[in-house]
Amino acid sequence: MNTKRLSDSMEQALSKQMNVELFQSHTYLSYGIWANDLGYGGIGNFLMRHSKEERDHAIKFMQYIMNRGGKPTIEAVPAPSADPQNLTECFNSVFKHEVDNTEKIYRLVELAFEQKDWATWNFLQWFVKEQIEEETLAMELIDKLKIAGGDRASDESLFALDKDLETAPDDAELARDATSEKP
Ligand code: OFO
Repeated sequence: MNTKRLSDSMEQALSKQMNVELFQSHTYLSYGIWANDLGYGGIGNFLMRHSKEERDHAIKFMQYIMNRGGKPTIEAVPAPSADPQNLTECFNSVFKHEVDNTEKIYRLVELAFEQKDWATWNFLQWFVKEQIEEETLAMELIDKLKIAGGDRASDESLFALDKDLETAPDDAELARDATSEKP
C-alpha cells in the first residue's frame, strides 16, 4: 500500500530545499574559514556555528519528508560562493543568502497552500519564523560592523567586534517576544 502523504511535486520541492540548506551550510563554513584565516576567530566561530544551524535545517527537511513517507535525495552540493573581499561584503552576502532562502521558503508555503497540504504548511511555519530571526541576525551583523566603522574600522573596534561575535547569541529576539519592560 502506498502510504506516502506528500505529492510527488511537494516531495521534490522539499528535497530540493534540503539541498539548498546544505549549500547554505557549506557557504557559511567556507566564510568561517575565510574569517579565521584573516585572524577573526570570533567572527569565524560565529559563521561556523551558523553553518551547523543550516545543516540542522537540512536534517529537519530530511526527517519531515521521511516521516511523511517520502524519500529525500542528496544531491551534489555546489561550490560555496567565492571568498568575500572584506567583512562588509561578507556580512552583506550573509544577509543576501538569508533573503534568498526566505523567498524559497515562501514559495514552498505557497505550494503547500495550493495543494491544500496543511501538514506541510504547518511544518513550514517553523521556517517562516526562523527566517525572521535569521534575517534580523544578519541585519544586526551589518549594523554592528557599521557602528565599528565599516571598512575603515580601527583595529581596536574590529577586535571588540570579533570578541562580541564569539559569544553572541545565535538567535535574534523576535518582535512577538518583546514587552514594554524589554522592548
Ligand atoms: Fe539561514 O536558513 Fe536555513 O532555513
